[in-house]
Amino acid sequence: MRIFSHPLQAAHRPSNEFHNGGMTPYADVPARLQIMLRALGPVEAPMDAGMAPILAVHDAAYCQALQDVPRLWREAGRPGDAIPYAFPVVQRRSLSLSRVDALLGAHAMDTVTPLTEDSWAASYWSSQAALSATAAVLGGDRAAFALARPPGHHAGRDYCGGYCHLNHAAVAAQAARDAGVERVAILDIDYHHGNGTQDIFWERGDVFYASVHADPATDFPFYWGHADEIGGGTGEGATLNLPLPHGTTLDAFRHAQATALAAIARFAPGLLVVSFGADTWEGDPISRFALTTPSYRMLAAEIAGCGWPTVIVMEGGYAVDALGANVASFLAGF
Ligand code: SP5
Ligand code: ZN
Repeated sequence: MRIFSHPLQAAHRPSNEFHNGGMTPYADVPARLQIMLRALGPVEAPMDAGMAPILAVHDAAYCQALQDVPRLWREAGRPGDAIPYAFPVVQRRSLSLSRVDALLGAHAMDTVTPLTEDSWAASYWSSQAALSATAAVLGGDRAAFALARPPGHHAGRDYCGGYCHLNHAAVAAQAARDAGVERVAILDIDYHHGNGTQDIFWERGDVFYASVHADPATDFPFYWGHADEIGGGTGEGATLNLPLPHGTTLDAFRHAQATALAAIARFAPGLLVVSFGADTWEGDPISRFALTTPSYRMLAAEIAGCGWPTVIVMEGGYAVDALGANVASFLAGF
């Protein structure tokens, strides 16, 4: 299987996230990337497909803000990484915002996603990795892996959050649509609900979004991923949420994944994008599921058994020492 990743993805290195009353060490460390590279062997640098496929799912002013905010933050004399503190939760609208805190808060959903001077390049190249993996699959490969980092599934059209800035899975799905694939499905099996992906395709009947994740009643991102969220407008019925409780083991996860795969089969996609997170592993430091390393091979084999051309995009997974083995196990299932 071809694997795509770019060295600049390691440059993004925030120090802390603001969470539960204090600053804690940032969970999405560059070592995540390095341990996956070591476990997987040689990878290819992605092609540069430019901004057009990113702007097909993201707002142009938002992309500009991601690039401008770290410099504005520094020019304002601020210490540390850029973290927002005020958010327009009602009457959100397009405003010309000059103060960096306003610009950042208007484009963020939380305080755990700091921006640094290197965030843009790391996320840009992660999206390019997803695009190159999509091109490989459209060219006839059975499956390809985008070794993205930072992750993407919490990022929406014009906001960052959950360690994500650009939504690589959404960029890949939209690129497949624009290449002529009529129906694209996204299966999200990161521990967390992919609120950004759901949001981007909420009213779309041509992109099916199914997610198996920790119940948002107990876990981030709290406000999205509840079972009654099914999409809106022409997208009604094209979103499926399968929340699971703390302590979920392989049997219950497999059962939920099978439910998602059956719904995707009824949708009959021409291509599948998998948002894969290894934060469902039993030892993950920020999560509470109980999958084991061999679980991933089994889950992947069941996805592969459906036969759809598949683009796999890396999302979360924060037990750095186990991450290489967990990702290798998943890819072996294909
Ligand atoms: C892609 C992904 O898995 N994002 C997860 C974002 C969840 N963040 C919210 C919880 C923050 C917990 N941070 C603990 C930091 C310990 N140093
Ligand atoms: Zn996650």
